[in-house]
Amino acid sequence: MESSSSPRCEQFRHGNRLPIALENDSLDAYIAEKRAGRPSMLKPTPTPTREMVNLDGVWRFGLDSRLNDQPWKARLDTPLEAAVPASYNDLFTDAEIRDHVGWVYYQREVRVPRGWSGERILLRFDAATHAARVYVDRALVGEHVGGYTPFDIDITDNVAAGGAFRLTVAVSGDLSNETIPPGKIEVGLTGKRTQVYFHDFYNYAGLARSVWLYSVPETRVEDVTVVTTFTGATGVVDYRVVLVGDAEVRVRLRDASGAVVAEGSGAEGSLEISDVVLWKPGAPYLYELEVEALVADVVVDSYPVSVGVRTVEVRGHEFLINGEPFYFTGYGKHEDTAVRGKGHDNAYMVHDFQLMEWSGANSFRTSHYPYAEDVLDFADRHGIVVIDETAAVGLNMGVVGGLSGTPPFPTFSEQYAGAATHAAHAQHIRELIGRDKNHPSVVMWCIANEPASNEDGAREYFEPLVKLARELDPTRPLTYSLVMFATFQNDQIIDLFDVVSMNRYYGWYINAGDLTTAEMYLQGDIQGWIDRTGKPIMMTEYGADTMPGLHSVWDQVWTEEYQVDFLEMYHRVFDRFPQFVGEQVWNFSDFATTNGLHRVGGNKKGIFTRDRRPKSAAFALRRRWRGLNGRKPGAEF
Ligand code: ADA
Repeated sequence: MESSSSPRCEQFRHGNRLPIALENDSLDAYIAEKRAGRPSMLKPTPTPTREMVNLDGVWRFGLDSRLNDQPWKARLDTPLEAAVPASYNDLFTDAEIRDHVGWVYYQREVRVPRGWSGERILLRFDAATHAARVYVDRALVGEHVGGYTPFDIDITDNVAAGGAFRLTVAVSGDLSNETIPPGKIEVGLTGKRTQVYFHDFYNYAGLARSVWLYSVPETRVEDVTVVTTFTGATGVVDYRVVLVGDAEVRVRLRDASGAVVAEGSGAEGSLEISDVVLWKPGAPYLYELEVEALVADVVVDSYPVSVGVRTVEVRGHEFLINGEPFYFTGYGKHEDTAVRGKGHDNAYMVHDFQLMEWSGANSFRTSHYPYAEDVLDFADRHGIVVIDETAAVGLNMGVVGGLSGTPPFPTFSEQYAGAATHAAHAQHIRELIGRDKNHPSVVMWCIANEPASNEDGAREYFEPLVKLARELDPTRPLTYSLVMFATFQNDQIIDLFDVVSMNRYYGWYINAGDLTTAEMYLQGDIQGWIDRTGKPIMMTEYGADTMPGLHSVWDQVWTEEYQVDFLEMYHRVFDRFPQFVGEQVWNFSDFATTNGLHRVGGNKKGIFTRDRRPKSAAFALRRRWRGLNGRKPGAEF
């Protein structure tokens, strides 16, 4: 039971305001009695023993400030309806909704299938950004904090098979210095509360991914972890199964044709595959591990796990996939589209992957938060490599100090990124790795974007997080993206990580329009990191804001020609260094930000516009990247 001083309890005191005036209960009792939403590691999937009902659609919707107290206790008294999945911010014309600070309420009726009697009945939220409280009829049944990872809540005791119930979900987009990403809420002269944050993309909130009602047997498969290796033509799949209840475990590994190629029993073991077909970037191959729980030789539960046999390793200055040097080409992306905000959209997902393939990209980073599971499943099936990032962006008061990078106060302090932030960050790492550990496309964890790694306190903050990540997954390399004022002279944590991932904007934020000087700075910077670390070096961000249709015969910033020249200069420098292992342009497409004098309708560093139209640079990248197939540009083929 959490004490009222625990970070999560405290978190509900600050930032995330409680949705209710507690009647005759203390805050501590309220928080302590909640059944927390359990991070959900196994994505619900229909099997002979499991069924699902999708709850996406149009739900009733209202703001806490416009609803009566304890609004979940009845049908929401609101004329509004919101789409699920979608962020709510851009759905309505009312600015008060768009930039609401506090809780919003979603509500709909749900009917439980008659055949689910005797089963456990759960709700599963693929994400609720950034915090959620879930009510079945009048009862609070659970909550979750963290806007980009799934959670489920067992509601078996609250509902009946064949019966209906009212589902109300309170969602808060609030950020405080005890959330990841961090932020703060300012109260203006008029008393208006405004959300302030230190990252450069709009703080979309709501039910941006799907909601499910699903059934599982009392005795069941609860989690599965697979680790793959190979020697010569023999693949090895090490597996570990966690059960709820007492049962035997049987596993069968099937190839893409459905033929059983290996089988075993026991909660953990090792399966060998002769003539293994490896999962490779650009050449994916997936097996399926069928995990069954048996009681008295009767299958009481089964769950399939997709398995790609591949290895990932950092050796010296090389990044190896299946023992072969791999060169990343691709993008930093966002989950961002018009109207839907961060709402998952399969049409954009399919088209984005098409455009990545068209441009010769073999990878992307999930900047700056975990993306929808469907995106990683798609990357597995299509052989695209993923750098999987937490939502830890903005851990840097230096950015408040402008280009000088001088923080007004220390980033790593109780004033900003303190113990509660650290606890939230650790939980984000647990849930990210717990959710994505079995994806062959995920080759590296990025545990923060542009933290103040140059500041005192950075090492004390990150050392325990690196230790946690390595305990949770010893198989994948770790990185973080380096902000431009974290240099090879002042960075304090790079030795804890495996790959140097640089975010650099020479020729944009500094030396704007002067690519000659910018080239000199870039060259010296990369050389410095090579001399200091001997590790693989890659660029996880480099780019220039560009207005499509703006042209010039001179090096004019914001023109399409400048974006092309900017990228070509960076590529010229990258190709001089054998230790350079990848280039991910910022950004794949234009995206929404907060209002800013340096933002013209959002961030325009996209290679594609927000509606995915190519700028000139898209064709330049295609000329450079197509046909590389993971090899370094200019390498001897
Ligand atoms: C930073 C940040 C990106 C984006 C970029 C920019 O590198 O990591 O999210 O804001 O700057 O476009 O300025």
